[in-house]
Amino acid sequence: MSKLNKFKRFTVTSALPYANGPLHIGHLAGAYLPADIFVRYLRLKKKDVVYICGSDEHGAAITIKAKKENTTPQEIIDRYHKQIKDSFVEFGISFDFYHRTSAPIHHDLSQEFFLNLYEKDEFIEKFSEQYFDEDYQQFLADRYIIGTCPNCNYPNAYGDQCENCGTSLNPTDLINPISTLSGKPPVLKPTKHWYLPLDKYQPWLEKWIDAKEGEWKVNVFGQCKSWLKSGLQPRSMTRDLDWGIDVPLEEAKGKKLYVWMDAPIGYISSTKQWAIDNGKDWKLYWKKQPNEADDACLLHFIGKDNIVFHCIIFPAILHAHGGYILPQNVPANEFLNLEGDKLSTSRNHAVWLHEYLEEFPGKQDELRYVLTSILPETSDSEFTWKDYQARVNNELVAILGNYVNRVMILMHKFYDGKIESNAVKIVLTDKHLDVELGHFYDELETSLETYKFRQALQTVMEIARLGNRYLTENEPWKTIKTDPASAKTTLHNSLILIGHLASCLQPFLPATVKKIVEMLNLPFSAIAFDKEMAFANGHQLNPSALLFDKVEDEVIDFQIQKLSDKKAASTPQKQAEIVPAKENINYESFAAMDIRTGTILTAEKVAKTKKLLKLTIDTGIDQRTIVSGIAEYFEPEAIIGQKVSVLVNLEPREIKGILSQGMILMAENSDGKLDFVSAGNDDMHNGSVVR
Ligand code: B3M
Ligand code: ZN
Repeated sequence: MSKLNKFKRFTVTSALPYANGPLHIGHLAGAYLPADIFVRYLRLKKKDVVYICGSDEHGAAITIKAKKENTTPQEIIDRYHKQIKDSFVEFGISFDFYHRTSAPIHHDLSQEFFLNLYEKDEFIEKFSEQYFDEDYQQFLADRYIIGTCPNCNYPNAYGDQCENCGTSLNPTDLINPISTLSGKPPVLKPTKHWYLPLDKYQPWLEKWIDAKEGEWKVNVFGQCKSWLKSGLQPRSMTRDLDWGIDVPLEEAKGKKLYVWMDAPIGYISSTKQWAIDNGKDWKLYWKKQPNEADDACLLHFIGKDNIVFHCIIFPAILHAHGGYILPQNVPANEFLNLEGDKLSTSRNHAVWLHEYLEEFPGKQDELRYVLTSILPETSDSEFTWKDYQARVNNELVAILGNYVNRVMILMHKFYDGKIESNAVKIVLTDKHLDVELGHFYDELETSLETYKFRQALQTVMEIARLGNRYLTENEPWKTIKTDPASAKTTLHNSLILIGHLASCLQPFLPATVKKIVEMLNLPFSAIAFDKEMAFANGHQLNPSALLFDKVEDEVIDFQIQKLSDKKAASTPQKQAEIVPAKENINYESFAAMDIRTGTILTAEKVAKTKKLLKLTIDTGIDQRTIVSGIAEYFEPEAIIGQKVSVLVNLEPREIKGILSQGMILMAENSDGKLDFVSAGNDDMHNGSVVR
């Protein structure tokens, strides 16, 4: 192991998901799958590691959802905490502990942190003008207020952060703020809050972050540097909210801790609970040790919108409190998009984890494989169902599954699955394979230890490609007749290679590894990632089974259709552009217009035009020709008999050589298409005056 080798212990965290909705593939690709791969690798290297997470159950995200569903925040967090926790377990994210920030142990620890800083006079206490919603009689913080981001002009920036450019904000920074409760512009009212003096900590933060250059990912280091460059401002750590952790001060009744003060402390409280339940000492994983060399290595896996909280604010709080280790690295991922659009909970544009688990039972590893192959490690990336199908069919089935299946089938066909030789132990005898494997192990460790999981997985797939080439070059199905000894050697070497494949797949595809180990009839200890792999003479393999099934077109078509149906259902009808009213006219001007009900008798396209139809209208007064620009919206034959409203005393004019005598009244519908202005009901006779 590289720089990580110096650490005896690792504390790994993934961002605490808000308990206000289900998980989707973007969450997995951002903060959970990378961390799980990394932790599984550390465990393979026999490291002392604790992998911590939990539900983030405070903040406006929860109460806004409760208001929307006319229920209580407690019901919301109970529902989604359970759904999220169950989904993680079923998908195979191997937390050592998954807790929740509504737990008393977390409230106590967060209040201890606040009081520690308060008693050291770290906070700036000040009254400030805060936005207040007069209809709801509530101060507006964080997601209760939206407005235009002063940094990137994104129109729906939150009061504490712009999700578009990541900038951390105060509500008063927003341009044209609107309350998300009443939808109205808020007023300013004085209120007292306690501010973390980030400006005072800037020199220390600059020194600490500068030392991370070259070690932290470029996207993470770059964001931190840009915040430091713009100059850190004091940031309120308390809110006027009715949901969250009470500010532990008599004078602060009714005020709560800012969710981004308490949530990261949730990593520590979750570790404390884990330690209590498992007889461990949590301080070994969070506190500075007497000998710095014994400090744990703290790693936060997050999405890019959480960088400022994990690289600036939480380290500042830990530093101000004192006695705690600081993050060694924060390998944040960028965003995953879906079928050419941003993943969006509000627009229901997502592949929900719980739905995937229901609709693709036992296919966790297929999704793990595809998501790992497209992780947004350095830039945003894209999930498409076609790509999912291609990777499962062309890589998992055709390369990995096919290789294992070929060897197992031949072993059972030629030797009834028994590994027999005159050696006591069967080891790898092919020098080329041995050298290549050595390279792959080295490349794999380097990629994993530098958080390049996409590259690491491709390295593992190279082992399967190597195995397929070796099998094809040595053709045991032929040499079994001409040179049986060589056929046996080829197949024994191939089995050893499958063992190494299983060993290297363990961080990525745990369920598949289980199937391979079962087929090889080996204990897990035999594939220990220590480059040793052997079979005892006489070892009996279990029956072979296919590792993966092909994904059929109809399965993918259904998923793509489902996405577009959900998007259509949840996309609010496009608000047509309402053009401003024209100047007032007097009654006489209106009375001068003569509008009648009529019926379309004939309709035909006007040659060499895209937009025009030539109509014959029965106006009740007469039958006349009118040219109308509706050819893009209606087929001529579809509007014969259509009731219409007609302006009959419009000066006739020639259009494309046709004398048009009047106008059909049309208006734009919610799809932005022209449609007939209702001419009343069917029994209204032609020529009736519209008034
Ligand atoms: N609950 C997740 C988010 O911002 C947030 C992470 C907290 S980690 C301490 O999407
Ligand atoms: Zn912005």
